[in-house]
Amino acid sequence: MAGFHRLSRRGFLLGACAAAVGAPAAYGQGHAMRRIAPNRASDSFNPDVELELICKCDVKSILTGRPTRVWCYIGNLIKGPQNALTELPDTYLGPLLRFAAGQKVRIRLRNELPEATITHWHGLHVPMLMDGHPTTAIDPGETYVYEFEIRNRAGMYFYHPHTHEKTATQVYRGLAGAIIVEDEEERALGLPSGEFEIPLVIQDRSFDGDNQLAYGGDMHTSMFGFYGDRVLVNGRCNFAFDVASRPYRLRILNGSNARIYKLCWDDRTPLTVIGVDGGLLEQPETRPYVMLAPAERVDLLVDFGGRRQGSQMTMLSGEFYGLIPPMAQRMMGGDLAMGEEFPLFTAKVTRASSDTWKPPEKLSTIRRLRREQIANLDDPIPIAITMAGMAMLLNGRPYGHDDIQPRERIPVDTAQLIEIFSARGDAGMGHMGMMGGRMMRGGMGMGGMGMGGGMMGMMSMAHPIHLHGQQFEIIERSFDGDENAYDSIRHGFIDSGLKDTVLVAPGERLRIVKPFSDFKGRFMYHCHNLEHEDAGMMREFSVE
Ligand SMILES: [Cu+2]
Repeated sequence: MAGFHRLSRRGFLLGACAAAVGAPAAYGQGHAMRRIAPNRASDSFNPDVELELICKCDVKSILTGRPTRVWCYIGNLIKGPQNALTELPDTYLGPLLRFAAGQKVRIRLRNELPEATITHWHGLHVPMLMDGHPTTAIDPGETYVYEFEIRNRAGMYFYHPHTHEKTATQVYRGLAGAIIVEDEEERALGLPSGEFEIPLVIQDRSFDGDNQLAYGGDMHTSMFGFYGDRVLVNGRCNFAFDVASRPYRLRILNGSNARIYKLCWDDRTPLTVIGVDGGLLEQPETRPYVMLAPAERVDLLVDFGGRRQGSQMTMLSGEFYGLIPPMAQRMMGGDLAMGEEFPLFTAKVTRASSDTWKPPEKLSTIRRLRREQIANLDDPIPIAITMAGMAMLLNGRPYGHDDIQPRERIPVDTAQLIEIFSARGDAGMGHMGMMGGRMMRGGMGMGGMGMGGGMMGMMSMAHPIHLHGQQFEIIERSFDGDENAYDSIRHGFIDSGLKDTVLVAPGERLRIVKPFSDFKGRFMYHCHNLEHEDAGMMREFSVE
């Protein structure tokens, strides 16, 4: 593995560009994968916004002392409004991109890394060749030109690499950024904006004694995902910001590889949720806490009005159980075990404000699909999640390009009912790989791995499942498992909005309805625990 140094205890040390010089890892080395030539700019496409994103090696000051070698997106605005591209201060994160619904956007992605890469615009509804499909990865020195129209509702989206088997390490090294889409419906609400709208990207990282990124590239990392021992928000440790005593909009993205957060205020002030992955909810919802799995977003209104100057509120990740095997929970993340309480960021009230804006009772209208619009009401498409040791499978199969199964072929411009369910501790054997048949009911097979129920229960963990393309509705969530553990997370799922990523806890069974409109081609669906994704917990739909 070019660019990785084996460390004695910590696993791999990351970020060294120089170490990789001389032997850039050719894309798809050892994997027969078709490559699609880099897309070029089209003369007939007249962009409203044009920008350049360069993926390159850099150094950033993250901890005191030595700067950290990172990989990052450097942005340049070529055409369009100034707010289309905003650099966040002092961070390795890519610039905040701000688009408006209906805009035509051209992005020139240049690869100056020592290995192949490609960028995915997580949550945006774009054609396959604009989606960062792994077959479109570009080699060092190449440029890929994206051209697409913003068809999404207002919301917060996420750009990051989607390189075959290298998504986890490329994101970990720093390649990630947030996208905000605006539209007229949202603008009319007069939500807090400008300095009162704060994007917050939460990630976890580990550092070695030399302040360099450390990555546990061992078997446990592949199995459970990477868990760092420090929380970074917008690329910074101990993140804090000053606020006035008035309402704010906090737009939070979990940009971590694997870590799941349980957002709650330290003084137990309830959270006011106004939006999720695919934009605004219809009405604000009040929750004691919100679960946020990798790639999920949540849009919060926080009213600091009435709080005295000098006071502060800290967002925590609260205590929870049942989303990762207890054995792994103790083993991963060092002092920051997943499910234990730790701080994420702090808002400090430093000045008074008389602004007493209140959110409207109705935020938006979500156009929901009617039953008669669903093509397969009696025969949902299964997404069965199996994790058996190193085998990360969906519907009993690892990722394979050109391995489209009958149930993965979807007619364009249809809406499909999809059932997602995780491995069950008391599962029977067999039934896996029966993609062509009916729904796999009554528990999960183990893909012939021959592990007993006890072992399997120990191995159960939650998986954030992401489907590319349009957002979906969650229409049903049922649970059969450890109720006590489930009680520590169940009030934190916001299922009323449109989603592109959904956390599936062990023992849960979800039904979602997803449209497959406008674009034919291959669209990925996968676990957004990035180590799981890279280990093969990914498949694709062929929209035909
Ligand atoms: Cu997973």
